[in-house]
Amino acid sequence: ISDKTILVTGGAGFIGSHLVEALAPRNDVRILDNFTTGDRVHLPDDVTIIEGDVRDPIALQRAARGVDVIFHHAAVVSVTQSVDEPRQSNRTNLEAGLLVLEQARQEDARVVVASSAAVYGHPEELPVPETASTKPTSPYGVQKLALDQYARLYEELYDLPTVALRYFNVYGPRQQGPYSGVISTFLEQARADEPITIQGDGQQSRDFVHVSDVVRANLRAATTDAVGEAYNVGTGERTTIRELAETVRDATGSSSTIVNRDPRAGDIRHSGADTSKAACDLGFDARVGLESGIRSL
Ligand code: UD2
Repeated sequence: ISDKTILVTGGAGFIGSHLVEALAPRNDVRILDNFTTGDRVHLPDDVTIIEGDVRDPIALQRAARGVDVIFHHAAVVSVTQSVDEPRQSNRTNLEAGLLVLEQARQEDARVVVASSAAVYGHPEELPVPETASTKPTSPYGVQKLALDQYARLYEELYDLPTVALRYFNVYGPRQQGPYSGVISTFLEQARADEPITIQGDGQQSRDFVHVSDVVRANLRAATTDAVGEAYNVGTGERTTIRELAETVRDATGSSSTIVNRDPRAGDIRHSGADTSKAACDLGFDARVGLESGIRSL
């Protein structure tokens, strides 16, 4: 994608900032971010920064004026926070998402929304295809599912080119903070030679996808003709948390022990993407394997 005017909401965040980095050299890029979790240091110099809240229609309108594409990555990413305060996360994850779609309609802009594997809840089959039943286990999952469905509906009703990307467990540089995911937690523990703490027996599994692959999926979504669709973004490989702990320990040369703690309440047992639809329609295939991804961290 080149020579476009692009808005990335949440552009200073973990996934958003990697996407901005990829887009900035060949496009006119703006970001809208309230900097609650995002950080300016990751943003290239030639990007226009609009500090504001995606829930604020005025800020959003200003940010979206004249854009060709909107990548919507602003969100409350903590599942726990959505359980504690469902209405508050709904305002950001769903209501603001709807504002983004409305704004895109005004501008006749393409929209790529960040959806989630959380839409599936406990998957009924593995690897899980996009056609599987959706039964989220958290307000976060319900909000992402509704956003994902609104994106489809906007294509159907208003002919707006939209794509929803259902991210599995994304990891990579700049993932930090209290809701940052198991890989960054294990890496921190390993680097400090502290025990690596597995919650539960460690036989639960996830599909870990590197952020650079997630960026590539976004770039494909920005130009595809196969709009009005949702796509799984994962590797198609599942890794158990026990294997992950050992991989992290080996990659860091740490002397950490690996310990088992109580399982997390409501934890999903297994999660893995069927990536055939993304491969077929977007030409997307994850390139970064887990071990090399972790080594590069
Ligand atoms: C991921 C997403 C979440 C949502 C969800 C949908 C991340 C960071 N979160 O949650 O946004 O989309 O999928 O299902 O990608 N674990 C340990 N020790 C630790 C931390 C975690 O054993 O110190 C375990 C945890 O119990 C779980 C697994 O590692 O079984 C993955 O945990 P996570 O928080 O990284 O991600 P997940 O899959 O709960």
